[in-house]
Amino acid sequence: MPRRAITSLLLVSALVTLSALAGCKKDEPAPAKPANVTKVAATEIVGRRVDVTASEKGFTPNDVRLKKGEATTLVFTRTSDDTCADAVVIKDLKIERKLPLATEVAIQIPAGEAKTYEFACGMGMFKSKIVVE
Ligand SMILES: [Cu+2]
Repeated sequence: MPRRAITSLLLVSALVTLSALAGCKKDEPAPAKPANVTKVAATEIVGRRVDVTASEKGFTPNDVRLKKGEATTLVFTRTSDDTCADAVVIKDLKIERKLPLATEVAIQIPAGEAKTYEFACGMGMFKSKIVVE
């Protein structure tokens, strides 16, 4: 291979690496869901559906805003094995649910009164909240 061809190959791979690195720095709203997620039955979704991802970063979003009076169902999906968020606990609602990997778990949230419900993993980490306002 001529030297010039090798040089331009090196340049191209350097550019590709650089753009890949730049791509990593973008703030992504939520980690991508795995392709083969076990979906929740449509009958379990009451009112508006809000998706929450449980990953190594914790819960995304971790500040869920709901409208007072609007029935809402949170649908949790754990996307990573590398997280202790394998359960969700909403103490005020006495709800504790396991989050199997890549399996949607629906939790209906009472929206009758303006209130903040804190939720976290089974050990009380990744503190997050649902605000009905
Ligand atoms: Cu934890």
